[in-house]
Amino acid sequence: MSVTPDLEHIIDQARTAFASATRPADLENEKAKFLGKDGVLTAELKALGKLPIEEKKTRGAQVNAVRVQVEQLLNEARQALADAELNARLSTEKLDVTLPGRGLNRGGVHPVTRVTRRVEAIFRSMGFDVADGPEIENDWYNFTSLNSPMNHPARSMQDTFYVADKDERGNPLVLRTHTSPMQVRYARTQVAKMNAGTLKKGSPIKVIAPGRTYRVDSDATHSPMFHQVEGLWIAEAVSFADLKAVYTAFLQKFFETTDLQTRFRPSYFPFTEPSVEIDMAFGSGPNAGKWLEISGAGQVHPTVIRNFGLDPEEYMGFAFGSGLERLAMLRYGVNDLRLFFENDLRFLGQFK
Ligand code: 2NM
Repeated sequence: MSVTPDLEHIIDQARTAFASATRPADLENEKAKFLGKDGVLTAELKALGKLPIEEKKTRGAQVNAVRVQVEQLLNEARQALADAELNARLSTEKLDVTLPGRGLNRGGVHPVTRVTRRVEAIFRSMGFDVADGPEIENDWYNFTSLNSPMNHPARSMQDTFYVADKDERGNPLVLRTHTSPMQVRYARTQVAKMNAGTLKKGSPIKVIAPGRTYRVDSDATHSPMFHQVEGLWIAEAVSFADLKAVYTAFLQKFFETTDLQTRFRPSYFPFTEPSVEIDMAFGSGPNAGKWLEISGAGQVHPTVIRNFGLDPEEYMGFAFGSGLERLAMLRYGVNDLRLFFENDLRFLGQFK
């Protein structure tokens, strides 16, 4: 449609204005001057109202045609700016499609977890249940029930992490210093079942409790958090000979050799009497002939049996406590305990 020179002039102005805009924001500002509320084309449309009816028709059609053209110029200018921006990015950002991908690294199970699973499988095969429980304990389960007297050094702030809160009954709370409190919980639960008639009276209590434990201690062979597995077998006649047989069989399965010896050295724990340290020696390999401390153990003290809710005249048995990091160090030949907690992938990657 041919339009009058004044309208043609608006198109020329718009073309120049849009072409001079170098950024999208500038372009939108220029757009407002033509198509906005106070823009020239809006003014032209408003002015139509004052014209006689015939003139209004022809002028109206022309103004409208100009509006369509200006909008088209605007869209072309928008596209040109977008193209220019993309070209600028393409020329500065380099993308090397021949680079190898980053890949996905396969994760692995932590060596302490692997060893824990191994220990669990071995004891399950010998008829032991596996129990897990709270890491924040009250001092009755952690100390008192296990025959640790009020003045025992293990109860001091130097050796034990105390929690600021107390339990519902006002008892002090600690980060458990061993997993034995879980043995007490498990034994009492079994005894409650026997008393309620849901478990046969006289059933053996046979359980291991692996898990995290906490002590105020830190050097090459001690970490403030470490893992223990404690075992417990209580019945009418479980003797020290059973402890020797079970623990030796465990070591043979764990280290996959019968070429090893065990030694039970007198020791002391408040919760066992008599108490021993268990040493082991391999018949061959890098440690051959060297006695290695591997566990503490003993016949469970009558006071502890009573705290299970059982009569020590009727029930007896053994318990032991072994460090899982210690077992992992011997199995994998690791010489510094701290490696297990540093999360260095060069170390952890060797156990996949
Ligand atoms: C050890 C050494 C000796 C032990 C005792 C008990 C319980 F609950 F029966 F009293 N659980 N674990 C025990 C005995 C732990 O750790 C070095």
